[in-house]
Amino acid sequence: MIRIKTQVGIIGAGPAGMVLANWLKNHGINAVIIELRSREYVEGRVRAGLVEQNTKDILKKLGLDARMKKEGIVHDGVYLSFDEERIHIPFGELTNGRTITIYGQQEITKDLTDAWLQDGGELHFQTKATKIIDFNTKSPKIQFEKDGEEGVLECDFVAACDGFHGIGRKTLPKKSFKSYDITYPFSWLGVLANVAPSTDELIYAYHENGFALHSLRSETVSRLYIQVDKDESVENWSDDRIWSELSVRLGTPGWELKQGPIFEKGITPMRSHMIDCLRSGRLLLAGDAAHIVPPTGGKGMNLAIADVKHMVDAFVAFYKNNSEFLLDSYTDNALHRIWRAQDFSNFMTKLFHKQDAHGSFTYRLQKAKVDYIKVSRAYKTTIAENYVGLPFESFEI
Ligand code: FAS
Ligand code: PHB
Repeated sequence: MIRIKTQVGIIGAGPAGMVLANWLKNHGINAVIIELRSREYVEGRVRAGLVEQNTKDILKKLGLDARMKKEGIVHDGVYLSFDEERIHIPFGELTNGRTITIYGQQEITKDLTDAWLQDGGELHFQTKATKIIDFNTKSPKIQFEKDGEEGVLECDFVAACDGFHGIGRKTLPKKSFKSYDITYPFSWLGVLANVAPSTDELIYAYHENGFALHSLRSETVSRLYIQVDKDESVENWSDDRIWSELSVRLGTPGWELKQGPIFEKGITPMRSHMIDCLRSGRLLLAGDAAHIVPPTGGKGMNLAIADVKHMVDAFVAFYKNNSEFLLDSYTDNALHRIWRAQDFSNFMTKLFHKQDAHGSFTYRLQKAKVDYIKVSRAYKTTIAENYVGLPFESFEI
């Protein structure tokens, strides 16, 4: 039996777990991370690409933004396209200088893991947390398996940063939370292609064929998404069909989509999910363990890191001031931003995805919103401030 002891036991080496570990280290609070997968697997997962202003500020505060500053691409706006007509939403002008940066989630995870390990941090890859016990005592434990051997991680707190399929949410007492779910009747087919982006900023497009998003990863790699049927199979989408649909859906007069070799294809289901309690005793949840948002708002990873900010505040108050106040208010503090992100992600999803026949009442309501965005600085500002992320200080209700 492997025995490990620390202050905060973290399950999961994704964005939530790695930001938490590095942030606690900055405050002299010890942590150990247990990660189911190999490092290669975790860093090979192609997921988010949009980094909000708050996340940039946190990585800067932790001194972990060097490569993102060098390789990330700062965007001061976004294009909203509807029936092949584009509107530009300028971020800085409407949000007093806040912007987003395009930098792959796997790059952030790499930077955080490098920093953690180079500083001698303890991180057990290919180690499966099997059970969380005694979380309603002052000595919770994480039982785990590594290379066929059983182990136990004894700690003061368990931080379940173990994503939608982890054990954290499943460990919470069933009666301690309410669950909320929307399953959208469509998915995203995402591709990575070795071709220079055909746009300087992201394009979210409604088209009668369906939604499309033009994002990017660098000056030579484009990241693009297409709305497909909920249970669509990637085998039904040849490269030619993907490029043809992207050209049509993202199109606007005088614009052409550059094409190139696609080297990654994947389908992501679209859903909104959350629970309204992120703590039970000495067990706290952060990130996808507690919520899933449709990626249309670019919020998933950023929201995970926002939860971690509230969790770090709570642990620092406990260890430095012997106060449990922020532990007791952790759920409420995190939920304000989670509901805001759920609402914005649902708004962007319903505005840009085809949900009914072109020309239907649903379509006319979508068009009415876009026609109003075109003429309203207030509406453009609402979209801009949600997209770049509301500042923590201005949003603690
Ligand atoms: P993660 O899921 O990233 O990390 C959880 C970690 O816990 C994993 O490494 C897992 O292996 C580990 N784990 C699970 N169970 C365990 C156990 N029992 N023991 C030990 N470890 C365990 N968000 C966006 O903003 N934009 C996007 O475009 C976008 N695209 C996405 C595409 C896909 C296919 C998916 C699945 C998600 C996407 N997301 C996107 C959302 C995604 O970025 C998440 O919000 C983000 O990874 C959340 O980070 P974590 O909460 O750290 O969870
Ligand atoms: C991405 O670049 O992967 C991305 C960007 C914005 C989104 C979703 C995904 O809303």
